[in-house]
Amino acid sequence: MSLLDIHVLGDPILRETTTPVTAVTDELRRLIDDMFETMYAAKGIGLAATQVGRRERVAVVDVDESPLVIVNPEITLSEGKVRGEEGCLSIPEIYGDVERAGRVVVSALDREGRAFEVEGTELLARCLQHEIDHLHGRLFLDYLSVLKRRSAMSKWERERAKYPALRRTIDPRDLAEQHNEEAL
Ligand code: K1U
Ligand code: ZN
Repeated sequence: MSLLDIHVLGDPILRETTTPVTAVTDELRRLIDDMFETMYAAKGIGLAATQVGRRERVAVVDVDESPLVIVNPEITLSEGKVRGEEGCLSIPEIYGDVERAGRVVVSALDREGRAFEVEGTELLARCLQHEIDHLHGRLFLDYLSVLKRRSAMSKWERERAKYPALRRTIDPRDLAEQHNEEAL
């Protein structure tokens, strides 16, 4: 498995919509494994293909130690409205309050290409919506008020200087540290 670089805000791929997957191949499964490894090392709870520079419609999610692969996900039911704080591995150090559905049902394919449904509430519902947005070129910033968005963008202009190539390289020691903590 390999750690992938995470593309950060300013890279046009984050605004692209992805292409539906027509077959779940071994190559796609390798990408999925690398995405999980990258997500864990970056201490995230989700990661979408565009964030690692890929255009396949696939994302990974792990809220509460339940890893989920969603290939070609679609929200089939959404209800309620809840505000909550979000971050994004592609916009480090920037946070904002976003209103999202409180409960969603998502239909998708798993890593074997089998159709399944997942129901999410609370953080899982938020994370599923955040990742599915990524697969359509949308970012949580798009939901902020003009003022909050302006303030987030001015903070980002300073943060962005850390990523001249618009890529974030994850330190593999972060993954090793997590394994050591789990072993204790
Ligand atoms: O897609 C991403 O950028 C990953 C993102 C997902 C996400 C976070 C918070 C709300 C909705 C979706 C992250 O994982 S950022 C890391 C983070 O903010 C977080 C990590 C652990 C628990 C809660 C939030
Ligand atoms: Zn994100």
